Amino acid sequence: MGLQLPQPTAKRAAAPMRRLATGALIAATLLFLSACDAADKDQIARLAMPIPATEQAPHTFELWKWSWVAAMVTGVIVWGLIFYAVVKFRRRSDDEIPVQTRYNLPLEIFYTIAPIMMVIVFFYWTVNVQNKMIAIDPEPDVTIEVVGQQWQWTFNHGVGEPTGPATPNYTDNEYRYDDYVYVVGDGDTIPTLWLPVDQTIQFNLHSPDVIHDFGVPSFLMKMDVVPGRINRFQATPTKIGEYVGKCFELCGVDHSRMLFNVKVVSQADYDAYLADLAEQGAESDTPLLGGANARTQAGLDDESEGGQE
Ligand SMILES: [Cu+2]
Repeated sequence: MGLQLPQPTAKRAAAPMRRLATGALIAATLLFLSACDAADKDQIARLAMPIPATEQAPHTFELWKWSWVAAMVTGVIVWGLIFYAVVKFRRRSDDEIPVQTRYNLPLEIFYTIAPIMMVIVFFYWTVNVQNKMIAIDPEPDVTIEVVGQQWQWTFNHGVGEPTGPATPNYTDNEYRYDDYVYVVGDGDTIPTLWLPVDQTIQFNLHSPDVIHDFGVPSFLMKMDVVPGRINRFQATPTKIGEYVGKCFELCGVDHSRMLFNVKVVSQADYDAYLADLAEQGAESDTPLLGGANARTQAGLDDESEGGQE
């Protein structure tokens, strides 16, 4: 070609720049790694997932892990092809343009089929894990009526022997227990959801207002709380300890206050907690399902109270 580029000079200038950039990258990586403590490194090993704390949670964890493996394998192949093309077909001194290929049918079929196959495999495993996560044992050990209301949670624990179906009939006022104790969070207080360890707990989810989403990261599970229907899922906590939960659906101006604590305790401690709630008078024949009796505006500023009643 006619244009003469002053190449040698450009090359000489680029080399120190490249060395500088490489040095900076290595320094930044070392700094990042040295700032990580053991807990961080542990979390990196789990690819940022919390430690699974229920019998069901490992299913989600495995899906997460293998999705990463599949993504990495795909990434390595794609990066490999990119670098291969960059090096093999780099500009040479003779300025020769490599052979131009188009309408290569086998190649086009391949890059149409391959992504479709990948989507099918991801879809299959996602549905598979989803079915395991929402599987329902008809006779759970404990049922808890969870209410997500603007903007906090109410947890109703059944007391005594069950007398009805595990999933209550909302419209017919048919509940599983004759006696409930409850804890209600408000704008000032974050409630604690107590759960007995190694028991299968069914969460029946109710909303009197808008769609919320009930979830505990350590359970690797969450589910929408939809007005007018009762969504449900079961979890069997396997580790005594304290966890956090929250609303995962942007549900209004004070969505960020919809936090709660979770305490997984022994059966004896759980029974003592229920007795304690009853003693405090937080007891009812039917669960508190929100609406008029779930105004959780206490502790909020006046201007954020609009919208309800
Ligand atoms: Cu919410």
